[in-house]
Amino acid sequence: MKSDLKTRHGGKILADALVAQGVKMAFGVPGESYLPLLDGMHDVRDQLQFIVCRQEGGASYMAEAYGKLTGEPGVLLVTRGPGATNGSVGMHTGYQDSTPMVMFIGQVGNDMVEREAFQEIDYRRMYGQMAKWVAQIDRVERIPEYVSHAFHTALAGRPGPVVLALPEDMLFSEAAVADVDRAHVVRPGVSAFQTNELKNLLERARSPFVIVGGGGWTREATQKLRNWAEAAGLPVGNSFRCQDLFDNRSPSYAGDVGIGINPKLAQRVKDADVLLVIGARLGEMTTGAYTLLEVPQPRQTLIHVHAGAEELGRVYRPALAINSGYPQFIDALPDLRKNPSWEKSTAEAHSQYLEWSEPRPMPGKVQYGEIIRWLSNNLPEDAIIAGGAGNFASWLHRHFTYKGFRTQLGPTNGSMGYGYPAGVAAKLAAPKRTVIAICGDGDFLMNGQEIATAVLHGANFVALVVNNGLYGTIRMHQEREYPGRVFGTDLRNPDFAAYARAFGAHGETVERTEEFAPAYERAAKSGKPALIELRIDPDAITPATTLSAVRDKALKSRR
Ligand SMILES: Cc1ncc(C[n+]2csc(CCOP(=O)(O)OP(=O)(O)O)c2C)c(N)n1
Ligand SMILES: [Mg+2]
Repeated sequence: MKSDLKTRHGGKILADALVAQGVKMAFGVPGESYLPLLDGMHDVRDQLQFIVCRQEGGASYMAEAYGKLTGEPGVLLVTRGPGATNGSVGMHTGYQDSTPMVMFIGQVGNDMVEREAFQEIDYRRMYGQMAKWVAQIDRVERIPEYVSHAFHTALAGRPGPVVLALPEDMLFSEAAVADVDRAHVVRPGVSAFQTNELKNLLERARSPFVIVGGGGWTREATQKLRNWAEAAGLPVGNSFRCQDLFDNRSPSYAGDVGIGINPKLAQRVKDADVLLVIGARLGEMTTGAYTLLEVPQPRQTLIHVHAGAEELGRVYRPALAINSGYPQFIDALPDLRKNPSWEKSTAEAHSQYLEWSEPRPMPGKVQYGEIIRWLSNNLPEDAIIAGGAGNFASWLHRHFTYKGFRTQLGPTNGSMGYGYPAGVAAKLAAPKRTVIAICGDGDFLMNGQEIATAVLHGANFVALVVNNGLYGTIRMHQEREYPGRVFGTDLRNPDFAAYARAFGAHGETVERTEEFAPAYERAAKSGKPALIELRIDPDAITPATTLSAVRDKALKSRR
């Protein structure tokens, strides 16, 4: 804490408060509504980098990805109404992904609030359902208190986004106040009674299954969990888009319990007598749309461990509910004797996972599954893969082997446009690590403008754009539900490599599988942000089926 109490304007107090919280990087788009904050940041620019983006949607995804990757709150700075509305997508993503984030929004001055002044929105109402806490700092001397509260809230229990609005007159006014030290990460622990209960339930289990997911893990906790599961012979699955929590190479790994789940794995989860779920919320994607477990009383004996007390019993009534942080829970795990019958079934689950991850031939000259396998086999173990939403991501989910903590950045809310900005944030947050973004043609152009941000800030990573000329996911659902009645799902795309080059990035186009590896090498060595377009046959709609097969099946079932 600083001992001298100099008079500072609100923007400077806030910038200093961010530095005091250990914030090293903030993402955003400037606005005239928060000029004093920009002025305050000018003074601390060596400690706190401002990543200036081209659209708040991209900036908010970057802040989310930063929070997801580092476990520290991703900080987002946006202007009033238009900035606040553009920036909402990353907040919704962060909420569903339990990612710590703090968003600062310029606000109409208190001298004109509630008149529907220029760009005025009441953020408490707007962000009420997308944030853990929304507040407005009305008094300049209370900035350190509000910032401390915001960072504690973003990090505590189930992490998530927080919004602070900054009335313009408050930012311009001055006060002599002290900074506050960094927020604590407040998470509950587990009792001896609970670990005993857990041991009793697990030791009696004939076909147990463990699912891990959610935000708030540490690398050490994931490693300890792996040792524990392997020692006991327990099978473990990762929840939707949390595939990097349990090392996929472990003999205990059974696959991802997400969208497009291996049917054998789905059956295994259904047939489990005891389910130990650590950190996953058990949302729609992880439960096969609430079919793997019955609502509200699952047939499996459910042991649900979650850092947010309100998640326990929200959908499923657990047999044992443990409100605990995950590192705290993992440290308290009871020793279990190796169970040979579990081990046998776990070995079977792992071999089913391996079989499932092998790519199958697909129509067209670009075998996208083979390309994902190539990346999986050739990238460094700690490479970060940022993915967006769309069918193109299913090859990634299925064929990439995640080898370590925080090697996957994906939106569990299925929000398009995430992969590219997440790649930018990942490269800036971890410049020594290899970063790849995997985008769809629809998905990429939702935030393709952020190539300018990558070029400006030197985020030299490689993005793939999987181009099938379609909003393919929606086309697939259309052909299944209303076969032949295609509507609103064709895309007319730019030349993506030329688009990248126009920004000063490196661009490549791949039309045959064998062109990929050399194109990747050139892209990775280009010393620039790089984009590789993969031209995919539009009939190759998922790793397992074709669009024409989906249509034919739907037509047949209607006859
Ligand atoms: C922001 C947002 N808008 C719309 C959707 C609905 N949606 C889901 S997937 C999809 C199409 C994705 O197209 P593309 O990125 O080209 O991937 P493909 O399915 O073709 O592989 C759409 C429109 C969404 N999930 N997110
Ligand atoms: Mg597409």
